[in-house]
Amino acid sequence: MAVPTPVMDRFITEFPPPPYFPLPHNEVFKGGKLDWKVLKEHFSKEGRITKADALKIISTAAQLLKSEPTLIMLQDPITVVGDIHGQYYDFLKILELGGNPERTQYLFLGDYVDRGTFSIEVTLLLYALKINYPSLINMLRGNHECRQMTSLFSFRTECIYKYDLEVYNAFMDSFDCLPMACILNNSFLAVHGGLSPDLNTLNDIKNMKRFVEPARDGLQCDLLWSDPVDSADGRLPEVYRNNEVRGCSYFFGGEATRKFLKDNDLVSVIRAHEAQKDGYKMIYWNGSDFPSTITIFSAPNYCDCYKNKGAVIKFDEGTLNIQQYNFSKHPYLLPDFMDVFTWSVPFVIEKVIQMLYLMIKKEGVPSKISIDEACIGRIIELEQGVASSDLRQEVIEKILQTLRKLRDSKDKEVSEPTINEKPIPKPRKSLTEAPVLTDDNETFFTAMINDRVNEKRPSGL
Ligand SMILES: [Mn+2]
Repeated sequence: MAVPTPVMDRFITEFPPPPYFPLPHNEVFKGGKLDWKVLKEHFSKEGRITKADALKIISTAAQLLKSEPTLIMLQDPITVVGDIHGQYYDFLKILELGGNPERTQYLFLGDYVDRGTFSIEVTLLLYALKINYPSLINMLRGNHECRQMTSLFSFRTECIYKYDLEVYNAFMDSFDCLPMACILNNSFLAVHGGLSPDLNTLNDIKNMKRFVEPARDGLQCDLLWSDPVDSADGRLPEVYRNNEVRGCSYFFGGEATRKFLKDNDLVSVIRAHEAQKDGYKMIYWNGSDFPSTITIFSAPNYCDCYKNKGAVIKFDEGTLNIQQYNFSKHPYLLPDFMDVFTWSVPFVIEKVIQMLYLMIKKEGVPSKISIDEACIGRIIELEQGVASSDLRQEVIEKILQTLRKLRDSKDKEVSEPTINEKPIPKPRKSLTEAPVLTDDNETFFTAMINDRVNEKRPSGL
């Protein structure tokens, strides 16, 4: 009997399956022109495009970015967006709230990838917008747009899972082309991380070498990694203090900020890089009623755990408006982009062993589960064929017990949206049904403290 294709036997029929085939080339490039709206819809259904089309989009965007200066100059009206971190469904919300990208100027402050599971979709759609509206869409580099971070977090794995290593390498080459900073309205320095002891005048940015994998120190590293010191008055014993939270770069305080702004005739630093409960933070260190540093963070419910709001800044005629929003639901993916067959292996093995066990289990022989911890050695007896049938039963019980533990731990991994405290950063879990967002200080700060190790730059590379 022929099996219908596709088989219409989904258990959850109200949720449509992702598109089976990549979007055909002539739909991605309708009449030779890249159709970002079709791409946007297709990606929101978890669809893919062909590798050739992905490479074409990446290289076209890379060429455009490469031709831009390291320090770009912009005037409002403009929408400024902070970290997105692969949260595609929140990115769609940003495009709704921030203004129609066909006629709204945007400045993205970096960290498009890692942590979230839809980094490819975020970056490809951003690149598609950049290709369509090169003078409206402006993108800066974040500390995650590099080989080191994407290898240790999730983007490299995501590229290999959804496309391949060639696509990943093309993305990395394109990230090397991203401009580093922007001067907005001749008054604001916009950058991903913040200030640097190596940053005295704007010429330092204009003249820096940017087409490289960022080093562990120096101006490029600091623009991507530094943070304002976390104190109300911005006072620091030194002008710059080593940033032990990040494992590289510096904290800058009021003195460094005031000096830099005065020397360069600027008003404020606008930056992203740090999760904020409300999506933004204003820092007033200059004695005026206008903040000297503004942090903007645009990934709501960061890592599906923080329960923070997202925010974007809308600048118009010199006035600054903050637009906040809550997270959007997203499709569920297994940890580390694991496929469902790999995922189910422990469960399948457990069932097979259980069947074997029932076949050999003798009536009247009591179960010895959890009595003998040292039964591994006895497996040798089993292998040598000298074991008694009681021992056989005992060993299989032991194996079953271990498998159950393994399966329980795997179940736990997806059922609890918490952040693991692991020494090595790993992609985090995601949940379709994230809890309803409440004004929850404790959750935000607990998540932030548990996640601190992941906001630190990994050593050694
Ligand atoms: Mn960052």
